[in-house]
Amino acid sequence: MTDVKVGIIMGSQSDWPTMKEAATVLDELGIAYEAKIVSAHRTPDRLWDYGKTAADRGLHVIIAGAGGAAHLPGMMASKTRVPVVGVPVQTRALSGVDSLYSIVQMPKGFPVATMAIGAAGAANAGLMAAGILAVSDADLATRLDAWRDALSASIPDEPSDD
Ligand code: RP5
Repeated sequence: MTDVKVGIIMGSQSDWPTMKEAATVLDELGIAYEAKIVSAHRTPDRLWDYGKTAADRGLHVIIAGAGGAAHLPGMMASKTRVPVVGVPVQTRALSGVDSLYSIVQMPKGFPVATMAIGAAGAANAGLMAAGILAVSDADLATRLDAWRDALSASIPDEPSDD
């Protein structure tokens, strides 16, 4: 068992620019994570092993991003009870609607908490993971509250032309 409680997994290297948004949020909140390429189609054995060992390795949340035929989050949810937060990566052909539909329509029994398409979804996945961990980590809860307050404080009262 390690101190790493969050796993960020993605179907391809090409997903990393999007999934990095989740990593950035976790960095800002001081949450340790691992990041791995685990493809449902190209490396199914890796997916199987990751899901099989996730709970025993001490992971509390898995953030899974994929694009197109985005089966990674759902398959991971089938293989482990560790909560899976799904990120639909934006695609060139169908703008990520394909990814969203592939991730969100899970059958009863195997949920994936599905975020918005693209970078905002990935950042929110990091925040969702933080919120889950903060339930049992008072220091993290304080940091998360401060992060949220800072974001609110950065929003101007009025629009500007600049
Ligand atoms: C999916 O196929 C990946 O998650 C990625 O979003 C998409 C395209 O992968 P590459 O062809 O760029 O490796 O499995």
